[in-house]
Formats: sequence, C-alpha cells, structure tokens
Amino acid sequence: MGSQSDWATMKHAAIVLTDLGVPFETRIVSAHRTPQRLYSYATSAKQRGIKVIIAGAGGAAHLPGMAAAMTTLPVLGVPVESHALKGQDSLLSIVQMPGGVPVGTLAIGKAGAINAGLLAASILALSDARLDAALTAWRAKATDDVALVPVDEPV
Ligand code: RP5
Repeated sequence: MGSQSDWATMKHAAIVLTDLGVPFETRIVSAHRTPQRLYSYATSAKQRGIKVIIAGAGGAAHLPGMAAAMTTLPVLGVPVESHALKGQDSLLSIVQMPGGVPVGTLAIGKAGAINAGLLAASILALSDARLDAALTAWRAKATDDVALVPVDEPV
C-alpha cells in the first residue's frame, strides 16, 4: 500500500488471505515518497517467490500501475477512498492503464480490498487444491450467512 493511511482499507484483503490460509506480506511502498523502494520491491518480487501483488493506493494512485510496469506478476489494484474525491481519483488513476501493462482494478475501498484478496486466492487456487477447497468453503459460508428475512438493527 502507498501509505500507513491505506491500511484501514487494505487490512480487509489481509483478513481474507488469513482466513484462507494464504501466506502474504504487507508493505508500505509509495510511488511518490519512496520510489526506490517501489523499484526494489517490484523488480525483486518474482524472484523472491511472490505470486500475486495486491497494490492499494489513493489519490494520484500510481503504485499499482508502476508496479505492473516492472513485473509480469499479476497486479491487483485497489483504489483507496480519498477524502477530497471519495476515491474517484484513485479509481481513474488505477484503472486507465495503457494497453500492454495490465492492472486488475477492483472497486473503491473495503469491497475492493476484500475482492482483491479473494481474486488473488482464486489465481493461486488454480494450482493449489487445498486453497481451492478453502475458497469454495469461504464462498459457501458467505452464501449461508445471508439471512432470508431482514431484522431491525441497533441505531
Ligand atoms: C497515496 O496518497 C497513498 O496511497 C494514500 O492513499 C494517499 C494519502 O497518503 P497520506 O498522505 O495519508 O500518507 O500515496
């Protein structure tokens, strides 16, 4: 993620990965404030054994695109909701990549982070039967958790 301030959003990807038993690392890597760290991270990720990168950033969100420019690993971009423009800026910064440098862009905010975790797991599950079973069970539980009848919630 691009900043400590992104963690409140990006932790939801981490929670999903933990639930599914997927090993991961969390790092603050800013395209603007720590460009050398970004270069080192993106260019070494594959040889370190990383399989998928989830990159969350807000505002002028160049982190996912710049990471994708320096690796052929799948890069999933999460637009973090910004204060000024509610994440519209983040979304457009991440989604409008030029042809040839793909970033799989998710929804703005928490939903995007959750789905980035699930999508990363889906990619990994293609070659991991245990994870495929865990993912199937996660989705089944999510279905079972949907009540048929709504109730009043505490205000
Ligand atoms: C981006 O700028 C980060 O991804 C973050 O979403 C945004 C604001 O960062 P802070 O000023 O809160 O550190 O680079």
